[in-house]
Amino acid sequence: MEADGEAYGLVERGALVIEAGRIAWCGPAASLPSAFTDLPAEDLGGRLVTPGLIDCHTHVVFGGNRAREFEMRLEGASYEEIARAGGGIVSTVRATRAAGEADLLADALKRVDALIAEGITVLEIKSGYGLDIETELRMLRVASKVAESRPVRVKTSFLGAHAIPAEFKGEPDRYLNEVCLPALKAAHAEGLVDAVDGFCEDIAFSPEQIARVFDLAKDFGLPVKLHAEQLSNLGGAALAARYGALSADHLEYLDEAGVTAMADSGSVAVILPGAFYTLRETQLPPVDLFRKHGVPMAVATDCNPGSSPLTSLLLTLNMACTLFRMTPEEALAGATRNAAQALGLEDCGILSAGKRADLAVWDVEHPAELSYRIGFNPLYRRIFGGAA
Ligand code: DI6
Ligand code: FE
Repeated sequence: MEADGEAYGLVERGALVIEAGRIAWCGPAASLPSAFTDLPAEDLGGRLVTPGLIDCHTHVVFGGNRAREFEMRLEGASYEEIARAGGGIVSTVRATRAAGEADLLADALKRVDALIAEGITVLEIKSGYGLDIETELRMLRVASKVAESRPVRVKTSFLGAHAIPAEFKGEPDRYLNEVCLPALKAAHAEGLVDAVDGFCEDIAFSPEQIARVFDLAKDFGLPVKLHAEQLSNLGGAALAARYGALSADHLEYLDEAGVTAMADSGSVAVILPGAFYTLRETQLPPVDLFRKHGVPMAVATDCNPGSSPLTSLLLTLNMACTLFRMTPEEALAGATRNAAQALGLEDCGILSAGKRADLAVWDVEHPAELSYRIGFNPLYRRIFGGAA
């Protein structure tokens, strides 16, 4: 809970009142207003209550898997070499195009269920494995069906500028003209897009090309975010900042000028240790510079079949601490308050009156246990919109 001075904003012996799916009051039980004292109450036995966790960067909708590439990397091939040889993202594109909507949904739900079992109440889902108009739309429809199929909120991001599909190899601008921009237009017209994302990298799109996608997002009044500075520094985060981005994500190769650009635009730094770990990256994201310049940090799984086949946000918190030296308090804020900000959500991510009653109740004695354990799930109960 939010209480000044205490680490984690922790309130000992707290009470929380839920009315009509919202938090009506929360604070020390001893201060519970008399208006609430006669409501039916439940004793949670001294367990820890946090906001429901938020996974603010995922690609959980996709066809197939890339276990073979995992083997190839162990045999010495790099992620970029595999991508340039027609594997990588475009191999998942082939499998996703071949999959029907029902199969895509069924596969995505297995991953979503793993996240929900750890107390996730909101998740972001990107398109970007269709790379043709029809399949990009199908991915976004599946993403919205996830929210109809499970008690979880979904925010979608259009990621048509994720990779250049084989049929447009060497012609990124023609791909943007003929597929990506028309797909964004069609998806927006169907109400399927909450934000617009891109992959700014030598193996994907240049800052100038990303700017064309962001210009259309701006015309539609859609917020933007960007996969930036993951493998090299092309100035992607600074570009995103110029468009007032909600977030820039990955950021291992970001320099201080990029950090200050993000600070000025109020963008969240989304830290993705699963991709760092999987790709055996050694360049650390500039966590100290984010602290120095007051850039809020979120932490997310980046769940995807290639660089981060990870469906545990708790394990991700552990990785953020162990690999990047984030504190457990920063990691937890990164999967709650700052993750909400990275999605442009103001009604969740903290425990305070008026917010949605999206809660996670944990069988732990101290909040640091959420980051400290590896492969153990202490969730006792998840409450979504006030319902257990
Ligand atoms: N960066 C990533 O880490 C994922 N997408 C991106 O732009 C990887 C996607 C994949 O390899 O399938
Ligand atoms: Fe990603």
